[in-house]
Amino acid sequence: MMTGGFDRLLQLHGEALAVVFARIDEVRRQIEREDGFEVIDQVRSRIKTPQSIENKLRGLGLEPTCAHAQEHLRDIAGIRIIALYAKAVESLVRALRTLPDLTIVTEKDYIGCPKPSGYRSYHLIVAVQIEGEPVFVEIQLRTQAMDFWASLEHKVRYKYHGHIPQHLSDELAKVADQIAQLDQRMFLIQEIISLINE
Ligand code: 0O2
Repeated sequence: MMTGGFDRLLQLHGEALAVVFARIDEVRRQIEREDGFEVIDQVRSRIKTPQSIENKLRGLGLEPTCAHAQEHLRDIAGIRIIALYAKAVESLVRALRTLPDLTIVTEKDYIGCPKPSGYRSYHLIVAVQIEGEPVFVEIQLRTQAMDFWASLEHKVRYKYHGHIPQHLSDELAKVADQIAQLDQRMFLIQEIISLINE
């Protein structure tokens, strides 16, 4: 069972989410002013449930205490940015890196270097100071097409309890490559429209 101060842990992560949300909105407006077109489809957030925190800690072989959650988990608070183009993910990450009250703790570029499954997204762990202590938020950035793929792959993985049959994982990997090409072609069309507008 989670013990002592668990409510405070969730409250701190809620406050951190609000700060990061506001910064993402500032960054979005700044990029849209500069580039002249929309870059984000939607921003979603979630805070892990106590049950999910407990499961993750147990999976790591740790007692599910607040102290362990604070020390070992970096994804209690999560934000998913669904961008319109892969190029927009790059612009957003560049802009997020410049924010003074947001410290980038880790970056994983699964767009430049996709996972063997075909999974593509850009992951950041950022820290913000809330009540004098660092609170971590995971930010996942991906395009709409990458998000569509990740949701479907997640469903398939769940259905097969993590062991996807070879023919399906081959197909998912192939589709993920096609999606990356599609994203590039869609962005080219956007660039043509921008040129015409100029
Ligand atoms: P949930 O419910 O989405 O939060 P860790 O964060 O320590 O568990 P790791 O490998 O260090 O694991 O982190 P990584 O690689 O940054 O991936 C963490 C999250 O990315 C996962 O969260 C998924 O949301 C997503 N992800 C990573 N790989 C895949 C993949 O192959 N397919 C799909 N659909 N999603 C992926 P969790 O913890 O699994 O769960």
